Amino acid sequence: MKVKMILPALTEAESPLWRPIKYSLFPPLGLATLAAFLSPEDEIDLQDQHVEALRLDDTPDLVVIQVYITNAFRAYGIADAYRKKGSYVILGGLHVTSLPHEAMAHADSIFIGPGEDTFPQFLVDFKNRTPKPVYTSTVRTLVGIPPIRRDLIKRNLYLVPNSIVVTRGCPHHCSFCYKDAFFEGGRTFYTQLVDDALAEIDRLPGRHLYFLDDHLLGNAKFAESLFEGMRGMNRVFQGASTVDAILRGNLIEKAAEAGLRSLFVGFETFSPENLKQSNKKQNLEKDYAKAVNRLHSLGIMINGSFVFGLDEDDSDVFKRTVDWGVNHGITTSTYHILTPYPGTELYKNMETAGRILTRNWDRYDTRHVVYKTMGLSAEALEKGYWWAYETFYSWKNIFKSSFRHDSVKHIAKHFLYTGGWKKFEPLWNFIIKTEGLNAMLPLLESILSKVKPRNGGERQPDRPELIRPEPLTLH
Ligand code: B12
Ligand code: SF4
Repeated sequence: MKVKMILPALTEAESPLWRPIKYSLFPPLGLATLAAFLSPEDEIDLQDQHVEALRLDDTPDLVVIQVYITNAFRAYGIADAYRKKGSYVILGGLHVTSLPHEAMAHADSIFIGPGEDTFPQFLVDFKNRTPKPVYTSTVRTLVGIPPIRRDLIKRNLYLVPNSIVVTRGCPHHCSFCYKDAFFEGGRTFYTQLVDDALAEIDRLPGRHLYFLDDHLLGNAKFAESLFEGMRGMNRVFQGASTVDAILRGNLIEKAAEAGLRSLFVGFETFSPENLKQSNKKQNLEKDYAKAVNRLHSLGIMINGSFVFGLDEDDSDVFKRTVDWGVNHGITTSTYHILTPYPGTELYKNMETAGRILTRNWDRYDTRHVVYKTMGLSAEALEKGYWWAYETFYSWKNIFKSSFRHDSVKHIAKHFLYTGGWKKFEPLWNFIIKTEGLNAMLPLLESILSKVKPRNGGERQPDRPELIRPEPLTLH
């Protein structure tokens, strides 16, 4: 059977918001995971519109499309075109799960939730010519799933071909997060067997890994065994965690010993009231600065995530947030405008209150205001968002923030990582055009090499914090 698998681009290449390097980071792991359930005889063509022009002139037997909120309209267009030609089209992913009725109009079958249980069921039905219109995931396990079809990934087109997910979901329940809606009807947090995760790591060439798990430290027992198993594997890796997990026990030290060199952390709001409204209980009363210092003392760089537009935010929130990041030596910052994704608690609350302003999903990219704001006008919110990016990534602040570290190596790493990510766009574009992105991996690996901090720790911020910030994670 001929199978076409497509990840439509999250942003159009013509859009001014298109940044080739951002969209050339990770391969389509979800589709490669599903491909593993197909038979070795199937002819599979896996295409990722982020890194290649889609070829749509074929007529495969089966078309599998992954739908996120901001690629939904593109996904529907592609689906409609293939259905017209007679291919059987199936749609799944986060947005289909949030809005099945919308997706149904563009598919022969749709999939609700993760696909590891439903996709193999569908394949049997499809073979027997009895496919159902809707498949809903109920069995949540990663035990016994076949190895991801990484052979289908065009490694040279990505900066981080070794992305990996060893868990699904997260133990927390933040009201703005996709997680509870996506995993409804079954377990919302589960892990691979440690041995399977280690075997998957072993199959990956090179040294660098990027764990895309929502919360790599979410199951302490699993994470501890994973890090134990990874010691001596000579890997460097990046991942994501919440502040409370960084502060608890000594898991973070174990992660550092196993090769953790940079961590995505949600520091998203400084307001306890915002945290409570977002059901981010796990991070209330936690000391951000302490978490930052702990990571820095282990030589771990930080990608801080911050949300603007929560109901308690005022016009000072942008400056406060940027200053805090710079003064605490945060390596990179990701700012988001609060976005109520359909299916989330936040969306339901806003819809009930009549606060949803548009259902143009293209605008649900965390860069546009799509709801009626409270403390700030929509204009001030968008303006402040862009100001924050510009200011945090000014050369002046990159220097200032880099020099927050004691060790010369950490200063250099911080400077190169931040500058490289935000200041060399034309160079990245050139490298991408010449398909040399994968050749940059050794450079990334060396930037992520181990730091031995002098004086056993990091410099504290010069001035005490006026407000102790609390995290709110959109990762
Ligand atoms: C990698 C990633 C990206 C990549 C996307 C490209 C890529 N190669 O995947 C990049 C870096 C480009 C990206 C960008 C953004 N991202 Co992102 N990203 C992720 C991340 C970390 C991992 C995705 C992944 O690989 N998951 C692992 C695989 C195994 O799961 P999966 O892809 O969901 O696939 C499974 C199922 O969905 C299902 N499935 C999927 N498709 C189909 C199809 C069929 C037919 C079937 C049967 C099943 C099926 O089966 C798979 C196996 O179970 C997720 C977080 C997460 N843990 O998922 C966030 C996430 C998807 N991103 C998110 C966001 C918010 C963004 C941004 C908007 C943020 C920003 N402002 O920068 C931007 C998009 C910008 C834009 N203009 O839209 C949100 C999405 C929220 C939502 N409701 O849509 C997530 C969930 C993070 C979060 N917790 O909030 N992202
Ligand atoms: S925002 Fe982060 S911590 Fe909260 S539920 Fe989602 S993944 Fe978990």
